[in-house]
Amino acid sequence: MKNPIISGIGLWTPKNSITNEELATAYNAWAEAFNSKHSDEIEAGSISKKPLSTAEFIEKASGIKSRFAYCKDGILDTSRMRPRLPARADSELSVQAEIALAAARKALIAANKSAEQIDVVIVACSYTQRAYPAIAIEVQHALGIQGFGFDMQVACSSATFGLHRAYEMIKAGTATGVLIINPELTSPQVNYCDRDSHFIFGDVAVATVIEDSATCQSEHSYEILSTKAATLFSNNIRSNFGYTARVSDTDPFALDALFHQNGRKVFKEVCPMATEHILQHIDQHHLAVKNVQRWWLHQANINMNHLIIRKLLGRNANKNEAPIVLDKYANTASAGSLIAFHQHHKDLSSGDHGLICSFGAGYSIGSLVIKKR
Ligand code: CO8
Repeated sequence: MKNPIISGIGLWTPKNSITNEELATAYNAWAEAFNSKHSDEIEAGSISKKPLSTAEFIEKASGIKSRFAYCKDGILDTSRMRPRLPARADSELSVQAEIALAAARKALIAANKSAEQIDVVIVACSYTQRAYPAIAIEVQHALGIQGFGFDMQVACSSATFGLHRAYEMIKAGTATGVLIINPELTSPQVNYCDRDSHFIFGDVAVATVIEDSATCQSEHSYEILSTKAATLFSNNIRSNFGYTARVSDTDPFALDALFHQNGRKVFKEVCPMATEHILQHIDQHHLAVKNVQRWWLHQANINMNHLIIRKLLGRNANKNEAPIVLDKYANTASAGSLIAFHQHHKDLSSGDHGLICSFGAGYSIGSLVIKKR
């Protein structure tokens, strides 16, 4: 019987970071210019005055202090308010393949594997920059991997759902080594002119190697005991821009074309769903909460994580039990729980249990119960 394990994880972090102060200053300058340009319409009540943002609100409401951006240029430019990513020729590596490759190479080193030992590449993230050829196939080609690759999207649960596919392939013996990559290039979809959401997201790429325990040569590896997925349709987190925009004459800058959400409802509805999901999942392994040494939770909002942990443990977690990375990385869509895993797993002892869990748009929840080898 095959025994799927996580044998390596790699993290690529952009060079550019943007603080809350920088972001709020740029947004406020843009909002004040807008208000002054439209003062007559605002006075007449035909358009609303743009409210101002504060760095203090952002940190208090979300726990986010800064975020990384593939390209800072443009985001803080009040005449642009979006990153500047020039188009590349078909002969050049795409941006998403570039950041995916950077993370993939690190994951292969961590797993002590060469590209020849991988036969499946999955690129799983919230957005891919084109429909085809798949970013995964571009990465497969760049690494010289024999086999196949495909892209998949499940918003914030793309990474965990991608890991589920890898687990199943290794378990079934249809793959020997799977590279799952999450190049979360979120900044092109952020509406930096929306006070309620301009601060939420950051760019990053994570890659993970899954293989059978029999082939594992890595120092830190984790048996995947099982995976659990759930989805429930909700309109509370949406992004409507897609390929039909060309024929529906949709404005790519319209509010509903970009990421938008009803944050309060998401908070209220997703926390109990995620808690229940996690409890059911660990119970499948007859594990009580006290038997799980680490909780690598989705990183959207620090208050959500604190609430879920209090519901699970009946108390606050210490920093080691449920690591937080969103202060520095912000919400990196599906990559968050894996960044937390990347930064906080080497200190665990053989036999320790942990849980990786994502929750977000869809709604979608994905979890893995793992055990240090
Ligand atoms: N500065 C100052 N004040 C502000 C700001 C700001 N930037 N924004 C809002 N306020 C004000 C509001 O106007 C409001 O004022 P008042 O009380 O006078 O009406 C007050 O502050 C409180 O506002 P909210 O009720 O909106 O604030 P919350 O405390 O609810 O916090 C959050 C807002 C942080 C958004 C919070 O609701 C939250 O995090 N909810 C959970 C959301 C979540 O997890 N969403 C997941 C989305 S991500 C996902 O699923 C992946 C999608 C795919 C990736 C997309 C990539 C682009």
